[in-house]
Amino acid sequence: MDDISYGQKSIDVKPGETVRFVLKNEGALMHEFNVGKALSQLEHQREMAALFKDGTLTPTGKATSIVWRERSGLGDSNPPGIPEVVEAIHDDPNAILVEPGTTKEFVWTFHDTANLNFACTLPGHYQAGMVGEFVMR
Ligand SMILES: [Cu+2]
Repeated sequence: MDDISYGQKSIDVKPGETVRFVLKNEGALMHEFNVGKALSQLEHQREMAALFKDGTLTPTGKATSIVWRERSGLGDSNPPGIPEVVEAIHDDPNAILVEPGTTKEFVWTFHDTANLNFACTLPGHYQAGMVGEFVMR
């Protein structure tokens, strides 16, 4: 992955094959590897746009926020708790987000590759050509 493309436009897979993808993001922006049909990826683009709008995701990663964890067993404590940095949650079984400069693994079993794509649904990335196809061989 780079800004804004995948290293491959097409990936050959065999029926029933389970593939372990090693996704290396060499860009400065966050990217996604989303396995799905074109229609569901278009829907996912809308969800992604909403997550960017509400600040859950940023162009370079997941937003973090600080929550105050209550201290247990200490009764009325002062200060009231322990600060903890919490990462925004964005989980989909068919997709993985890869932050800039990181490498992540993603495992998928191919039962049906008809019209199956891999795509990045971050705002503008799909439109910039960050999409490829799986070809059954
Ligand atoms: Cu992308």
